[in-house]
Amino acid sequence: MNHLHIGIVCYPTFGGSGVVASELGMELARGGHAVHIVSYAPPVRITSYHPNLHFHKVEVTDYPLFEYPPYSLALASHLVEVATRERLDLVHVHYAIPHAVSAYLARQMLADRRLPFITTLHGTDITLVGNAPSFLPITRFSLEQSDAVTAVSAFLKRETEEVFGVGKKIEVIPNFVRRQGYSDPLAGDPSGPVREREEAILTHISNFRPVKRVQDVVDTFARVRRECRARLIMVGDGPDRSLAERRADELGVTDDVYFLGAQLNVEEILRLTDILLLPSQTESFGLTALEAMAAGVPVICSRVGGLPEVVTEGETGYLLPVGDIEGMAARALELLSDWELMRRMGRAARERACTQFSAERVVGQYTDLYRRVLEAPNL
Ligand code: GMT
Repeated sequence: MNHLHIGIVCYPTFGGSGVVASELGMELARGGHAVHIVSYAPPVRITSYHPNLHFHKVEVTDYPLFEYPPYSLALASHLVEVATRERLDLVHVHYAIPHAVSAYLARQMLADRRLPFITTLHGTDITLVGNAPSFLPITRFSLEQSDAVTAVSAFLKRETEEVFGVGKKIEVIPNFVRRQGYSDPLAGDPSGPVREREEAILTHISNFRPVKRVQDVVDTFARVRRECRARLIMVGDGPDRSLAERRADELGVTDDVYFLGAQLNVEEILRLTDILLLPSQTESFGLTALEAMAAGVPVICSRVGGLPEVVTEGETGYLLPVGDIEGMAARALELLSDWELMRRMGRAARERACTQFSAERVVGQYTDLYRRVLEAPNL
């Protein structure tokens, strides 16, 4: 494939969509493509320098009249500028709102040349925000106008088709992990003890929004803690952090719960982790589940959304009904009392993450799509 000039639009924060967009940008740059990331700040997950990877900051002019400075318009203008200067072949936006609308505007403004855009849906842009009455019509419009639409799971594709009745074919391209990013905790002596030790470590990683049910994490941990020595590592930050802190206080487990805030080096924490807890209300994919699996960590999560497409019941973790704290604690204790089972699951988890969701495989799916979009007749 000839090397392309690709614009990537994303949120620069710790959220999964920004992480996926950044990892994709880094992979494409390593593959020889010229990648131009456009956002209001450099994405936190761009951790390695590459000469093919560029960042373009969207400046939003503030003015007392603007109670809400119009970021989507500034983004559209900036996309036109970058596309022209850098000769972009296409733009790939992550998270529909407002990125797909800005890309649509940019495409319209560049009427004398073709600038196709691809929209990747990540979840809440459809399940929570996108179907709110104020956003639904414009989200539907921007999906219809996209040259291609992808969803990170079959669940999200179904949801989108149901809620938006989008006629356009939505392709499922899952999220991915870079095997190299995660050392194999099971390497070395495969028959020897792995993390077997006095104290178990349970970890939760999220943006601490209500949808993540962080209180359930603490409740589950407290039940485990009653039966064995264990600690809980809470990675991330967000509106429900204080709820989780209070719950840990109420349950008398504060001394064993560590709130680390947002962390860049999640791999290092996962290296110490025995089990990842992800009891979300909904999750279109569950990127942290995949990252844990890549690190050889079994996942205990809710049976919702796209999680069953990532975690295989009984093989790479356990899926339980939302809010089933007793069930999650029982599964955790089962794992912690049987290190052979833990080891088997950890190995299967890593194997699944690094084959089904490998960067090579998934980035290849994106570049195939780019090629098809560029070869499609300009209607
Ligand atoms: O979780 C969010 O609030 C938004 C979004 C994000 O940017 O982190 O998360 C979604 O995209 C991730 C990456 O594709 C998925 O792994 C998450 O499951 C999805 N979150 C939800 O569906 C709640």
